[in-house]
Amino acid sequence: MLLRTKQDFQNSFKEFCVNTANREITKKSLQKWCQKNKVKMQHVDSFMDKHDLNHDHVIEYSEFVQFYVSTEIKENFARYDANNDQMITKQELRDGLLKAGHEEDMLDFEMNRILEKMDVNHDGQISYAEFADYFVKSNYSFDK
Ligand SMILES: [Ca+2]
Ligand SMILES: [Ca+2]
Ligand SMILES: [Ca+2]
Repeated sequence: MLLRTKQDFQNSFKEFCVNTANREITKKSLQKWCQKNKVKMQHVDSFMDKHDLNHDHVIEYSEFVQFYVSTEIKENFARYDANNDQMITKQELRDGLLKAGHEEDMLDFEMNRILEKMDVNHDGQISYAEFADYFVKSNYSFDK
C-alpha cells in the first residue's frame, strides 16, 4: 500500500474507523468495514495484530501511522541510539547532534529542547516509543 502524505493517512484511518468520533480502530469497526466492502473476515485479526503495537485491542491513529512509517522512524532512531539498546541517553543524543553538525556551544540548549518535547516520562532518556510517538505527532498528526 502506498500511503505517504498526511492527508492519505487521515483519510484511510477515517475509513477504517467507522465511528470516527473516538479516533480508534477496533475489531468491531474493522468487521463493519469488511462487511461493507465485502472483504473476508479473516483479515481482521491479522490487521489488528500488525497495527496494534501496544496490544490494547484498539488501533490508535499514532499506531496506524507508525505501522506505515516504522522503517523511517527506526532509521532516524538508530542514528542516535549508538549502542542499539532502544534507548537514547543524553550522551547519545549529544553525540548524535554533534555528528549532525550542531554547534558545540548550542548543544545543551538543543538537548534540553529535544528532551522537553520527547521525554514524556522524564527519565532523562528517550525510549523508542517516545521517539516514535513524537515523530508521528510532529509529521503526521491528525487535523481537527
Ligand atoms: Ca493499541
Ligand atoms: Ca542507547
Ligand atoms: Ca523517557
